[in-house]
Amino acid sequence: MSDEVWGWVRAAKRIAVLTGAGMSAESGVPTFRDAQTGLWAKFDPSQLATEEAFRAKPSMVWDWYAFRREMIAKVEPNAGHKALADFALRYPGRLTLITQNVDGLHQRAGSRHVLALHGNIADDKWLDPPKACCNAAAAVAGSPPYCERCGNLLRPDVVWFGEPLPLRALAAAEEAARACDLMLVVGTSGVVYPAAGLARTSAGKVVIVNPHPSDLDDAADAVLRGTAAQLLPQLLED
Ligand code: BV8
Repeated sequence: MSDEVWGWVRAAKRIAVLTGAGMSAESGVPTFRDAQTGLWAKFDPSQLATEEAFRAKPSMVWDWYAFRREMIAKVEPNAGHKALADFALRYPGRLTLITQNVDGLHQRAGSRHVLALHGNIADDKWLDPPKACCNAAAAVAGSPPYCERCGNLLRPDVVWFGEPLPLRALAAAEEAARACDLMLVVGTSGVVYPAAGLARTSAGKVVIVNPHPSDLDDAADAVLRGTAAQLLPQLLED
C-alpha cells in the first residue's frame, strides 16, 4: 500500500466511494465483464437488462433475475464491504457510499444510507403504472408474477439500460463527488454512465482499486492494482 495514498485517506475530511461488480467478486458474485463466469458472457447486457427485452421475453428475463437472486442470497459480504461499513461507523458523516451494485451486500455488511444508483435486485415493482387491482402481495405466482385482474407484470426494481437513475440518489451522488476531497473507485470497469461519470467530476483525488485496467484509469491520481477485500481493510484501517 503506497504511503502517499494511505496519507490521502488519513487527511481526507469527505470521502466518496464508488463501487461496481468487482466489489462483490470475492463474495462469489460473478462480475459482468468477467469472460469465463460473467453473467453477461452469454448475453449482451442490452439483451437482458432492458424493458424491451422484458416485454419481449418476460419469463427468460425474470428467470435470469431469479437465478441471480438465488446466487446473491447464498453469499456473504467480504472484508472489503465490512471495512467500508466499519469506517463509516467509526467516522460518521465522513464517507458517502455510492454503488452500481444491486446485490445489497453493502447494506448487509452494515453500511447505511447507501446510494444504490441502479436499484436493488431483491425488490419488485409493477412494469406498468399499477391500477387499483394491482396488489403485489396477491399477484399470481409465475415467471414473472402478474396481476390476476389486469395482467400487469412484476419486474425487478433495478434500473435497466435506457432508464433514468433514481433522481435523489443520483443528485446525492453528484453532490458527494463535488464535495469530496478523495474518491475511492472500487471494482468497476467504468463503462456504464452516468455512474462512471462521477469519477470524472470528482473534486477530490481519485484512487482506483482494481486488479485490472479500467476505462477510468486516465482519471485517476493513483491506481492500486489489487482486490477490494485485500486493499480496502488496509486503506481504511486506523
Ligand atoms: C440512462 C442494473 C438515460 C441492472 C445496470 C454516456 C456514454 C455512453 C453510454 C451512455 C452514456 N449515458 C447513458 C448511456 C447509456 C447506458 C450506458 O452507460 N451504456 C454503456 C453500456 C455504454 N446508460 C444507461 O442506459 C443508464 N440510463 O442513461 O438513462 C435516461 C435519462 C432520462 C430519461 C430516460 C433515460 C442506466 C445504466 C444502468 C443500467 N443498469 N445494472 C442489472 O444489474 O441487471 S448497469 C450494470 O452494469 C451494473 O450495475 C454496473 O453499472 C455495470 C457493470 O459494470 P461494473 O459494475 O463496473 O462491472 P464490470 O463487470 O463491468 O467490471 C468489474 C470490474 O471489477 C472490472 O474492472 C474488474 O477488473 C474489477 N474486478 C474484478 N474482481 C475484482 C475487481 N475489482 C476489485 N476487486 C476484485 N476482487
